[in-house]
Amino acid sequence: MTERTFSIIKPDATRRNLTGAINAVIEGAGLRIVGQRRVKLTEAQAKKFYEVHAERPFYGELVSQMIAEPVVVQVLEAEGAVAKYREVMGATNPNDAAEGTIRKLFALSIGENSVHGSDSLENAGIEIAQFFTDADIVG
Ligand code: IDP
Repeated sequence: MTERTFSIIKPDATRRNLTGAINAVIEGAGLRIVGQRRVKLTEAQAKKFYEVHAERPFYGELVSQMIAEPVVVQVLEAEGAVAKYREVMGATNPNDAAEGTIRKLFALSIGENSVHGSDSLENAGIEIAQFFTDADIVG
């Protein structure tokens, strides 16, 4: 089934000018970038986006990292896009990420791990709606 998932190219990657390199991996894996926008997240946006982690010890650090530099928010489309992008991203901790994945190639640490990708189709819909209107997504 053709699906859409939500992606963020995080500040550690935009800071190092890696947007194009990451997009090349995304497109090389057969995911189509059907929506894309560069944005500086506000603290309120970052807190809301990661509110499921609010009780975790790294929450404060995660929020400050997410607002430190601009991010690139994206909508990616493919057959099984949610699972496919999780595979392309690699494990949360780059030390555990498979060869060729975005996090293995580019991540600096478990926190500064270059990309976000939705973990379910339901969350993909919720996250896409936080940043895109239907008119901003062109398949
Ligand atoms: P995911 O991004 O692979 O889905 P999650 O467990 O949902 O991983 O965590 C969200 C984000 O929180 C991670 O991508 C990473 O930036 C950060 N994070 C997760 N675990 C840690 C940690 O132990 N220390 C610091 N940051 C973490």
